[in-house]
Amino acid sequence: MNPEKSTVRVLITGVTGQDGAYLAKALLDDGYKVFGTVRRGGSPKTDRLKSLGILERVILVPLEITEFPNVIQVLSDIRPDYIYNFSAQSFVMDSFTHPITTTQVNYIGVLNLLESLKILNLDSRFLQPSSSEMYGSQEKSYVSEETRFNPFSPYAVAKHSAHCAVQIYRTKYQVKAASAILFNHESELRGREFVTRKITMALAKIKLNLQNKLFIGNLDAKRDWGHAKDFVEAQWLMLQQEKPEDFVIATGKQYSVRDFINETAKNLDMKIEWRGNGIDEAGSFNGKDIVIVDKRYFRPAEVETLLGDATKAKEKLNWSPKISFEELVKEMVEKDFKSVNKLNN
Ligand code: F7E
Repeated sequence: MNPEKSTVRVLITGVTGQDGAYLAKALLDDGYKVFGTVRRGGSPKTDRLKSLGILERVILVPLEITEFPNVIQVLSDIRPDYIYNFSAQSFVMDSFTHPITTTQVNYIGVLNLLESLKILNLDSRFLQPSSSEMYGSQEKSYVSEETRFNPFSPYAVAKHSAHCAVQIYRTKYQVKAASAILFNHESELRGREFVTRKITMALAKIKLNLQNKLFIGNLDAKRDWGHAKDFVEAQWLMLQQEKPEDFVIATGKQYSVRDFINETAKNLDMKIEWRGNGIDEAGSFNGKDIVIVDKRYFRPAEVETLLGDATKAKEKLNWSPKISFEELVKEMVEKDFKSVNKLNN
């Protein structure tokens, strides 16, 4: 262990999520001291930390990010050198049914952190994960740091407000805050409500005859999907910069939900035959319809296509993604097939 690093204090809010767990693992392995917040009350979902073998090594701190007195107290006690704010309501679909909670966590929570940094006059470097959802619909295919935002889900509006707050606190109050405009990033630790994990899990179960069908929403939605480990590395590099700045973090490649299903099927040695159109569409395997388009999974407002231009990150951070789309899908499929098969035996 590097003795210097062991005195560096990193606070990761939402440490039990996908990105929190990967960042905590990388930093602990590198010798940093990692504090991770979990929601107050109830038992925290520590399965990701356990699966990475770091549950005992993270110093868990209860925190309700929507409560200002709690936030300022925690920051004043820990006095972190770095803060990664991974606590969020991250499921876009849920933001339509829970717009107020989404705003409280994804916007007010960020304000609570920024305001605490300002009042306590802390020198901490602060990373806010902004979202590609903030772009909404655009004329251009590629979007970058220069593109105007056009948010149209409660999730995107809250993320956009937080993004603007970071810029205000950085320029007006000298808080060392930066936003990473993150495109979709997945892994074997991804939550099962997100489309990628939903697909890999369902097709693994169908292959093992444990499920008959995958009910899915918009097959034509296109996303720029990267691996969470690469995206966490980019966020670390961002705070190593002399001057805090915002960066787009993306792969620059785009696939549809249908492509993701086909790639998953390929890994499981299944070939999906597509027929029909839009809402009536079905995907068959061995003569049986296993993929069914279902209105329940369509959003009141959908961002049809997202594709990021991460040239700035490449040039200034020397960052580019290492894990390809094909490798990402393979990892997720192998993990889900193995775990479902194990449970079944
Ligand atoms: O949807 C479509 C859905 O829920 C991806 C979060 O990390 O990335 C993520 O947000 C696409 C959308 O992720 C289903 O309509 C079709 O077009 O996996 P998702 P997301 O909404 O893109 C951004 C960057 C974030 O910031 C978020 O925190 O897939 N889709 N059928 C479906 N999506 C789901 N979940 N389920 C379906 O059945």
